[in-house]
Amino acid sequence: MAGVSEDPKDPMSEAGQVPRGVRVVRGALAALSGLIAGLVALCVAELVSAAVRPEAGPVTAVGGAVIDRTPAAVKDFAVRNFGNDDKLVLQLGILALLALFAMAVGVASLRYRKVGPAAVLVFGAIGALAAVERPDGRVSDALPSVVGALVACAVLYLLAGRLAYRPSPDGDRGTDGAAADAAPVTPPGSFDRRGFVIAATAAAAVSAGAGVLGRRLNASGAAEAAASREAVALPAPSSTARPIPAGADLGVRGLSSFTTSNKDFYRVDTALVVPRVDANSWRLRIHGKGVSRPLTVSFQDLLRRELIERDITLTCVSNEVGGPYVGNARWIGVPLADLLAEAGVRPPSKGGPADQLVSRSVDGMTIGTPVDTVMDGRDAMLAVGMNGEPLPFDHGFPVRMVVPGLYGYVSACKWLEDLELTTFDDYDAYWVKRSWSREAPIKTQSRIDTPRPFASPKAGKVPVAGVAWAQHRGIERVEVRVDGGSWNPAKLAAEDSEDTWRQWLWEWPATSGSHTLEVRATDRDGNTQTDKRVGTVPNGATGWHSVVVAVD
Ligand SMILES: Nc1nc2c(c(=O)[nH]1)N[C@H]1C(S)=C(S)[C@@H](COP(=O)(O)O)O[C@H]1N2
Ligand SMILES: [Mo]
Repeated sequence: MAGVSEDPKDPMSEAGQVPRGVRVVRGALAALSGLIAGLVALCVAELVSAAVRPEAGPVTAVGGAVIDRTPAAVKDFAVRNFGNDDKLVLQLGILALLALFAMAVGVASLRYRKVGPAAVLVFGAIGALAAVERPDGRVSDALPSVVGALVACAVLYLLAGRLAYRPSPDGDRGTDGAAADAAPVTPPGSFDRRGFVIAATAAAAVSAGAGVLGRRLNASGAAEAAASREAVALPAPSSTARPIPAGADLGVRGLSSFTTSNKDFYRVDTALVVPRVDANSWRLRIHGKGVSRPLTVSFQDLLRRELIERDITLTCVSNEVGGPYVGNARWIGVPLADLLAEAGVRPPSKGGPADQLVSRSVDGMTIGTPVDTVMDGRDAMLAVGMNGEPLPFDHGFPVRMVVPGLYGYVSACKWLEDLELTTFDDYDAYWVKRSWSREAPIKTQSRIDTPRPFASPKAGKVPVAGVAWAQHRGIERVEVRVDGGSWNPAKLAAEDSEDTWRQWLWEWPATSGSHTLEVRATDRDGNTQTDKRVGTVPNGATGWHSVVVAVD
């Protein structure tokens, strides 16, 4: 691949004369130059992103752009297979691809000294475009990629020059300017080894420095946000949550606990960099159609209002039958309906002009919720607390929405900063643009937590247990059957509220052999889960969860 050309006028075309060994070494070093240029680009971009914002870094931007363009089915595949690691996999994938391209570009620039740097600029342009095109993109977001690419371009050009072959015997039958400068130290019949080592080492060192400094600066913004979170003292709610009834947690081994801890709570979002918002400078704007008194409130304003505390189970629309994206927490927040009423909002059922409440996050997510739903008396809230502490950054600090009964993508906006009243006709939110339904109440579902698939319990009494949810309707009944036989009523745990999931237990007189367990729930509206399996797109999966076990 390295520099084989028959054109005698091409200064690089010494193929015939370049000894094979030198050619191999130059090729390897050219690939290394590409890698170094790539490193330079990313590190310089990291430094510049500290001046712009961390999300504008090229890998994050390209990753975000990939997420924005991922079809619903592929996104679901990624969430299913990589779970909460999907973003790590995506970024490692981007880095691996980038490394391969960087090496190829390095090798190409050995022969075509301008092609490599030009390719670097193309990559920079991709990063810049990706950053600007994000839903929350600004023109300044292009800077990290552009500056990173320009510097990398110069570095690659310089390194490629050091690798230019200087034929013997006349050392200055030069390749071009840069290499000619180095002529005196270039031994005949080789290339500027010393110059290359010096330039490569300097580039690697300087870029590492820039990268570390960029990281530090980016982290210091995060540190201020962390300090603002540490300083939050959640006031006592004026309306406390009902105490969890003693029998709400059946305490069966292998069964999800009634309350999901913050650290175990599922996380689903498009953010490659978790937004770190400083609560002190945070503001929420409420505006739009029919808002007669637009409001801007600070975090302290919210804390001074009457707060409610409620147990509410969140569910992701991407949760497969039997899947893990459901969790129950104790939230503290400001009743959303009161705040909207203060802003002059009337729900459409009372003649208001706006039927959609669009919540926007600092990272550009948009989520559309029916105004009638948030104002129908349910405990829709702007949550500031989760399980007794300020919201964790992962879960939306300082403020997120929580609306009992609706899937997260139509209700649970994290890192909230703007509430706009509009209509469903006028505006499609982020996921609606990507083939998910406008409205999405949570479907009645049940899950077997124990035994696990392919477990091999001993014959005899085997506890079969799990959770069932039908938020804002409540769970009426859960039934289990074995091998398609008749349905057995499970024992239901005490109900906390209709907005929370409910544990259930059935003692199975298990006989040895392979068996299939199935579960179905019935909600308080009298609807029993259908056995018809549909996928998560466009508004949530249906079907019965089943588990196959081999009883000893
Ligand atoms: N800003 C922002 N908010 C968001 C999302 C997102 O991608 N960005 N994802 C939503 C989805 S799809 C779900 S299911 C819930 C998940 O909330 P959790 O991560 O706290 O469990 O957040 C919602 N809020
Ligand atoms: Mo979701």
